[in-house]
Amino acid sequence: MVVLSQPATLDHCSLIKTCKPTGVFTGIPVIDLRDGEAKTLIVKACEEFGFFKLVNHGVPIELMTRLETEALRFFNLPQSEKDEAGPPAPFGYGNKRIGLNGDVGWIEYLLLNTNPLASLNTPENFSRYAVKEYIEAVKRLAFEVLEVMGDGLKIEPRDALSGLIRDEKSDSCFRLNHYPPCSELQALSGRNLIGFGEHTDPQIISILRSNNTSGLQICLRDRTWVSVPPDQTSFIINVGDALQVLSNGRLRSVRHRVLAGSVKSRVSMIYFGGPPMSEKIAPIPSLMAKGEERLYKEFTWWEYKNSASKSRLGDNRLGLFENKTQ
Ligand code: GA4
Repeated sequence: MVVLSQPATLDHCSLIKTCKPTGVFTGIPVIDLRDGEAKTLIVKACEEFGFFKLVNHGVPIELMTRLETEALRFFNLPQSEKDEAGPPAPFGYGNKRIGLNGDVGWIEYLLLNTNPLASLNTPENFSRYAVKEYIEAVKRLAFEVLEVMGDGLKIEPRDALSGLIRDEKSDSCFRLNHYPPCSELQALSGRNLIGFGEHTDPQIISILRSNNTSGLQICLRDRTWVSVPPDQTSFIINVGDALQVLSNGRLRSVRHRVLAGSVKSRVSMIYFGGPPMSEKIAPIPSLMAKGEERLYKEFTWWEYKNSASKSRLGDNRLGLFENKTQ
C-alpha cells in the first residue's frame, strides 16, 4: 500500500476529495440591480439558495482593482512585516488560524472593523484610502440591496433591515483574504485543500468580491457542493444567520467554503453587515403568516456573538436559539 505523507507545509490543513454534483445545477441566480423585477428575484434567490450574483450594481471596477492591487502588495510583503499588523484578536492580520478555537485553512487575511464609531484598523503599511473608499461604496450597496429586499418582502418600514446595518453602532466588519497557490497540491492529484472551511456567515448580509480565481463553493439543499464561478466585476451576496432569524427561516443562511488552488492565488474582499451589539434579533412579525410558529427565540446580537466566539467554524451557531417543538 502506498501512503501519501502530507508535505510539512500542509500541517493541520485539511485535504478533501470533492465529488461531482449529481443533479442539474445551472448556477446561482444572476440579478441586475436596475431590473424592475430585482426585488422579487432577490427574495426568491435568498429563499432558494441564500446566494445570488449581483450585476449592474454601480460600484466602479476601479475601486475593486485598486484595493485588490493594494491587498496583493501587502500580502507579498515579508512575513515579519505582515505579522506587525496582527494578531487578529479580533482584528488585524491572520495567517492560517481562523477564529480562536483551532480552525485552520490555507489562507492569510486582514480583518478590519468598519464600525463608523471606531477608527479603521488598517495596518500602517496599508493604503487607508483604498480601503475606506471601497468600504464606503460597498456599504452603500449593502443598504440599497437590503432596501430592495425589504420591498420584495413588503416589510414596513422599507428600511427596517437596512437600518440595522446603517446604525452608527452597527457591528460590521471587512475581510481581505489571500489564498496563495499551493504547489504541493499538484502532487496530490484529485485532492483539494481547504482554504476556508465550511460555515455560515453570522451577520445580516455578506457582500463578496473576488478576483478571477475559482474556489468558492456553496452547499445545496441535497448537501452537494457546487462551485460558484469567479467574476471579478460582480458581487456575490449571501444571507447571514441574523437575516435567517429575522425572516423566520424564509431567507436561508447557507453553508459555503473555499478551496485553495494549485496555480493561481485567490483574493477576496467581503463586507459583513451586522446589527448593533444591543439589537434584539427575532423573527419580524410582519414577515410571518397568521399562526406561523416562531422558529427562534429572541436574542441580542451580543449574545449570538458571545456564543459564536466559542464556536468552531462548521458549528450550527443558531442551534442554541431555535425554538424546539416537541
Ligand atoms: C465567518 C464569517 C467571517 O469571516 C467572520 C468569521 C470569524 C473570524 O474569522 O473571526 C469566525 C467565523 C466568521 C464564524 C465563527 C467564529 C467567528 C471564526 C470563528 C470560528 C469574520 C465572522 O464574522 O464569522
